[in-house]
Amino acid sequence: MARQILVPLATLLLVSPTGAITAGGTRPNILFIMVDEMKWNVMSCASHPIVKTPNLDRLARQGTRFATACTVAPICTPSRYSFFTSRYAHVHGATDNGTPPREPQLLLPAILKHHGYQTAISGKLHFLPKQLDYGFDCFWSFGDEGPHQLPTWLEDMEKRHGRNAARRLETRPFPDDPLGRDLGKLTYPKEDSQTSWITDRAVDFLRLRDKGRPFFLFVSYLDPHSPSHLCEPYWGMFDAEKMPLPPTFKQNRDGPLPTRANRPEVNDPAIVKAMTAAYYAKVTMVDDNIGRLLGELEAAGQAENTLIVFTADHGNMLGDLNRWFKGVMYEGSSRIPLVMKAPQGSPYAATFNRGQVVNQVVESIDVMPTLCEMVSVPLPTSGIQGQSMTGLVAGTNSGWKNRAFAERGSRMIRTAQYKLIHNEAKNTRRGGPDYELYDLTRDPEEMNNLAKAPACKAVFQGLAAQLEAWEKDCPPVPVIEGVAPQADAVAPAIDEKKQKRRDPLVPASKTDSSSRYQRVGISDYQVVVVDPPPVLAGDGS
Ligand SMILES: [Ca+2]
Repeated sequence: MARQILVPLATLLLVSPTGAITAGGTRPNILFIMVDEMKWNVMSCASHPIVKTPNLDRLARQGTRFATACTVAPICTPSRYSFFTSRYAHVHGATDNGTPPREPQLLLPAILKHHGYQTAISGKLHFLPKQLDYGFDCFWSFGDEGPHQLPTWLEDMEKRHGRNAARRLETRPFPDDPLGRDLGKLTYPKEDSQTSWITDRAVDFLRLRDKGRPFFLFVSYLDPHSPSHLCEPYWGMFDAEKMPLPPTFKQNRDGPLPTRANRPEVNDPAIVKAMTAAYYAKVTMVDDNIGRLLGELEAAGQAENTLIVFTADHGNMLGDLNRWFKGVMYEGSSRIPLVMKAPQGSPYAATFNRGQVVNQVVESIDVMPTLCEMVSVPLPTSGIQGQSMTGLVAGTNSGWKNRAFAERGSRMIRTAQYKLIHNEAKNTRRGGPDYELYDLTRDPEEMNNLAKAPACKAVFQGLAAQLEAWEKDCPPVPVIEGVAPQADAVAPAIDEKKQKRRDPLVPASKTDSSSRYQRVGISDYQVVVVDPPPVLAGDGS
């Protein structure tokens, strides 16, 4: 299969930074890898019994793995804004998919760009409105995000395989089931998959970037997110029959069968097993691609000078408590994988790069202050709600907060031992409890609600008070001289029903009048077809 390589285009790849280059010239690079909807423990370094993730394992051995990391918002858009603002969702205001922040936010890529970084994204961002660059010099979208200056995966697919090829399936075992219809075998080779494409564009960037500046490369895979569409050899890689069901999954669960309206609920063991097998294969595919990416980083001579982050925006329940997907406060949804590796030559290498597992509770909003401290990019003291984890990793921060908050309608506080969930009204109207309290040391499966247990009254009251104080704390957007939030970053709220109906893989009209950017035609790019393809270090194919 021929591989396409973009020849550098000075006008796109060598965009002048808005800030001082001199200050950033000696800073290390940052490779931030995000996956979507990956449960915290579906990797062999977290002792998963089935899935093998040799590349993530190696990264964890070379860096630090945070074993109890929580997203502050277990749903795409809110979580991603929180990662890039270090602020909780009710503070930045993007509280659900389809809801933009209530005012423009200072975002990590814009801050790094101000400090001299060349910034690039390959993959998914999920900010609103979609057409802004959000501080990225180079924006490779698989669908319809960003300023549309570079070709997308969908366009590449159309050129190679014809219209609507991206989701064309040759096998679809459960076409009529609300969950199982997501499952199927794709008709094209893995080299053309969206995940491979995202890796390929990141590799392009590593090869073609401005070598005079440090880079911030955000590689953001949609996988292992649904739909569970797989290419060979991932299709059939795991035997569905052999997939274990979660201990909290009840086949004869009381209540109505899953419907389209409550699709996250599952009770068919055959479908849960088949979906689990596909999910594990997707994680394997992501790990293969991360291996290829890290191999390329090494081949580029930048492995030693790059800070690496691996994480997910949220998890997936994978059948726990008869649920699939995310959006809830339970562990499968709100707990995330998190691995960080310091640049080898930096002062942080001695503490970060020793294969340590940190068990204290950390939050997704802690990543940004940690990362900025490690590359000497100053952040304001007000408005940033996360905390740098460098002292925690070094063992010098005995007063670590060791707790996480999260929200998506319902809200939670999680400590090392307990989790208190305050359910939103629509949940309690369906007969659910106002509050759920779990002792995670005795009940890690979250089966025994202690909210009304007399013995837990003091614990309940203490956590409820912390939750209430947290909800009220709403600091203003931080100010950094010389960095302005993108002025158009607030859009009218999108009709959520309309948003949900729209297929995220079908690009919006290219003549979309809401775009303030003039789209550059694909013919404006020099695309060179290299045959045979270059051999990449770490490419297992
Ligand atoms: Ca997501």
